[in-house]
Amino acid sequence: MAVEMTFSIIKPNAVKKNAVGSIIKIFEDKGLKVTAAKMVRLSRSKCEEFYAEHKTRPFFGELVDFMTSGPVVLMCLKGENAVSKNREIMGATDPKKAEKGTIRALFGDNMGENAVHGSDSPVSADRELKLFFESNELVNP
Ligand code: 3AN
Repeated sequence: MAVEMTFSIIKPNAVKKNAVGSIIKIFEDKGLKVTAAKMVRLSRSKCEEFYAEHKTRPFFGELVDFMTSGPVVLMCLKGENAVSKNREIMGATDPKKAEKGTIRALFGDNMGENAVHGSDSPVSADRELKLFFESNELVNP
């Protein structure tokens, strides 16, 4: 097993419902370590760049509206197989289909407002971390 870094966003609906601490606790309890974090309000242009692969999807405008509607928490999570482990901890994209106890089952409201984002591969994790963090912000304890 390899130690990896992955990119995580706590989305505006989860920040609004005061679930930042609860979500981070779930990651930590399951063995992922927060090695960088910041709360920001995303600009539309940065958000569109981040979600570029979904540009042609019908929900793209709605997704960008939501993701820029309030503060989000951007994080780097580190651990054994962090990319796939994070996806497991988050649960399915649709909170209604997410396994019991997963973050999306606990805090997601619908397909768009599903509480958290997590990179889908190590290549995406690398791109996403570089998009949001300066190299000196990615500490490596
Ligand atoms: P995941 O985040 O689980 O990898 P993707 O890559 O299929 O899911 O979708 C990217 C983001 O687009 C999701 N996090 C979700 O918020 C949003 N999304 C996906 N499908 C829909 C949909 N049918 N309606 C609204 N938003 C959607």
